[in-house]
Amino acid sequence: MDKIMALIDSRDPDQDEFKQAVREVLSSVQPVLERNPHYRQAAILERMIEPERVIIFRVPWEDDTGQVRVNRGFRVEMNSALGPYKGGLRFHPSVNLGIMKFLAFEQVFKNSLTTLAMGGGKGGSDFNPKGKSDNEVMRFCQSFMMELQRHIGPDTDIPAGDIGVGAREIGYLFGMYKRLRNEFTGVLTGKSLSWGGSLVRPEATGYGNVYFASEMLATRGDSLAGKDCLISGSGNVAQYTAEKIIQLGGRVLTMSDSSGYVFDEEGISQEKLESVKELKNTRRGRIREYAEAWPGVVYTAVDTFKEYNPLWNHKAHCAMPCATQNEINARDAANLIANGVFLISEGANMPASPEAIDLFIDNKLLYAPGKAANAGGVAVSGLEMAQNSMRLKWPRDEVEGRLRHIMREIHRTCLEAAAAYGMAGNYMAGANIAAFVKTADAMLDQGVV
Ligand code: NDP
Ligand code: 2IT
Repeated sequence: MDKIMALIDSRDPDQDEFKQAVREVLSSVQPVLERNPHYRQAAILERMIEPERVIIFRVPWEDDTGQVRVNRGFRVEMNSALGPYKGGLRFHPSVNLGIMKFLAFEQVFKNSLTTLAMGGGKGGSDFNPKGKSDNEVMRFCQSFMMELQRHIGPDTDIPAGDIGVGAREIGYLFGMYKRLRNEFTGVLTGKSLSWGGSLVRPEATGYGNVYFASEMLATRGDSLAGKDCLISGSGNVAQYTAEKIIQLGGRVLTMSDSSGYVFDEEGISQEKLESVKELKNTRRGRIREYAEAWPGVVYTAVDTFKEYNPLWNHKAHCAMPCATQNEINARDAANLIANGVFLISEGANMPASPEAIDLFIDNKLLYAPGKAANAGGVAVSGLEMAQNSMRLKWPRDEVEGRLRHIMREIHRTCLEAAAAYGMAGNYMAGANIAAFVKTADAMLDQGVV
């Protein structure tokens, strides 16, 4: 482990998030490496931490005043042992190569857990869609795709959405790909329903997250009914995490954005959630407006990078972080535990710091890492690819049934792998071990490539 971390430090010393993601996996797979020395001989770890290909490109575009602007575009094609590269695109000002590599690395393991044939990749740009007009977003997406189209394809690399990339962006990206390549294929997922999208893809990450949480509760003979839940974020993953919790009889107390959070003691009902969807997806407003619209709701402004986040300091049973990486630090984790939270299910990628995770595991919480709990999104992306290849569309029940089944399988796989290595109940270790072994064995089968 020290050797691998030193290798990364010598080559990419400033990629903190990537190092964090790698360190977490390495800490879990140590016993696997001890039992399987042939992985070392084949330099499996050294190969896993080195992307198969990294593409970095200039994205020039013109804003509404006629001013030309320049952003940086990325696609990290991390590992194709299990299938074509698959993973989302993130448009956010914080995007850099280290963030892209952490997300691509996580994606390899997550995709391996889905039971479907997908390798891992991730891409995006430091472009900030906030405050941009639809036309500016369109011109940016078209310029981005002008370059990206050379590197992707329905059997090569299939991007999708992530932070800042939703149905609108996927539409503009798909339109430009189609025009440039003169082909109508499943090169992107998260497409709209009438032109190749799958039912349940918008809901999939959030619903899957809650299915995973329900599976964890079921191991203790419990369910989400009557549980108080803290959710961060108010985007795609947060909205459908909230929706499924409400359907299952739980109570959602909080939602947030990068400016602050709302606390609704009464609980966010389906009607109120519809207003959040309208606010965030159509009007692209701020969550503060939710507190102005509904009586009895308290809004608190939050500086994300302060010492702790008050959102995680309320009495509750469950917490579902659905915003971004490292949004729960050690102090937040201690607050959660002190407030009676005993289940954490990660809708976001790597939302908890290593110290926070240690606290969850040491205190025997039901803790589901993102690569297991939020795998439902990419899993239904895989089902969208399957439907596109068949030129067929499955009904809602078919897709939702498959999603449920996949989440149950991931849960079972995590528990079995953890138990096999003497770490019963440790979902993080189980997810990392099961995903690592499957990917590593495929790499061995395919030789030194
Ligand atoms: P959205 O863009 O739809 O929503 C993101 C939400 O998180 C917004 O409320 C946003 O607030 C908030 N947020 C983003 N960055 C920050 C930040 N730096 N600090 C505080 N809040 C922030 O993205 P998604 O819902 O799609 O993604 C949320 C998380 O889920 C990400 O970690 C993503 O990688 C992960 N994920 C997404 C999947 C998907 O299918 N979409 C699948 C699996 C994981 P604001 O509006 O103010 O920016
Ligand atoms: O992090 C993720 O799994 C996603 N953003 C979804 C990726 C996908 O290809 O659907």
